[in-house]
Amino acid sequence: MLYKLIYFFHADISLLNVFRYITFRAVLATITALVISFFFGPWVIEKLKEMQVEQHVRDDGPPEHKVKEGTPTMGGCLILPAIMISTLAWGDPLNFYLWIVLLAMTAFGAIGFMDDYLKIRKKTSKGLSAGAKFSYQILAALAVTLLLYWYPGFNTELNVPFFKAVSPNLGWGYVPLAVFIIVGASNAVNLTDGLDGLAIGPVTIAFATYLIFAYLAGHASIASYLQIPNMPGAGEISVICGATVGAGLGFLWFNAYPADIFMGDVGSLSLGAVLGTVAIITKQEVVLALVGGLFVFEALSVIFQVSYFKLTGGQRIFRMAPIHHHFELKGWPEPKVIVRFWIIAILLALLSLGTLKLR
Ligand code: 57M
Repeated sequence: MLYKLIYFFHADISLLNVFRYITFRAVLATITALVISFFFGPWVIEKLKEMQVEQHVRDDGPPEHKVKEGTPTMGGCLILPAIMISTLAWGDPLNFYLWIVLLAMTAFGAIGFMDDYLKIRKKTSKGLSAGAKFSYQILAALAVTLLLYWYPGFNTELNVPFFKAVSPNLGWGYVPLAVFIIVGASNAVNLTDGLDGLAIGPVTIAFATYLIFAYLAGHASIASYLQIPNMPGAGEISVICGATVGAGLGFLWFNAYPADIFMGDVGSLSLGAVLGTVAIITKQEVVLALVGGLFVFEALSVIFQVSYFKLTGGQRIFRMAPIHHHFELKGWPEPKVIVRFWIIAILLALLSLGTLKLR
């Protein structure tokens, strides 16, 4: 909104023309979200403590985690408003994709909020039942996907990296795939959020990568040169990606080891769903498996562990899943696990940007 108001006067003050540029507004959104999360962080932490919105740590986890009992959680209540305010301030309010991403963030944020609230109220690590949580996620992802499917400017082609000639049009088949991407990304980030800064670091890296993808997809001539799908209007998604990077960095200031606050499901489920939605809009769906490779790896470690555990009547592949707990139980100090996973996330992001040229 602010952007439209300021730009209204650009005829009189030519300097305001700069607000026309998506890159400039993406940087403004990043700074605004960073300032909001950084300065409101201490107040939110104090409020959560006052309301006793505190983490109940499971007994069967790594023993070092028991010291985290009582850490304020639901820090997503700081992250999501920072993203929302910055996006509404610097984004184009007439952009359909922006509202779709905000819808995904709000819907999955509400599911996570319900889950966190039930855990806090029951003082357990069990919130919504797995079935209820999954059903709500499917419904929310279906709503987002159908709105995109019915939007005239959206196409159902699947962009396959490295093979420029391969972009099959899935038609209706795109709907279940998109639902899988959104729900899968949401739960993968949720599972990853098990060490201080372990989720928010790679999430911030992923959104910085998709900020670039969104800008390129929305730029007709660059998209043509790079032979990636051109999505008119998708460039505006750079603004919300910037806002997420800023909010993520601001939150990381407090979530860094030893954490003063956890993001809660309200943060992890929504950030994962936003990442999946952004990947779909920018037609970089398949490459999400690379950008978000760390989240995929964490989720697969759980799938393999639980399947093997059930198949063998109690044997394990890893010392504990998700995989970050395996390294903790191997004796790696928590900060070492976190920073090494961040390094992997950065390498995967750089590799995914490489797919733009390797076609
Ligand atoms: C999401 N939540 C953390 C915090 C955060 C099927 C099974 C793999 C499910 C999985 C599970 O319950 N996942 C839920 C992970 C929890 O973090 C809270 O949850 C929010 C994210 N959703 O924001 O509010 C704990 O993680 C730690 N934490 C930090 N720093 C952070 O910044 O230290 C979180 C954020 C917090 C805190 O200790 O309490 C979680 O781990 O529950 N279950 C597991 O991950 C459990 N694994 C397991 O059961 N493995 C078995 C199965 C697969 C057969 C096995 O391998 O044998 C582990 N998690 C815990 N205890 N806490 C082990 C048991």
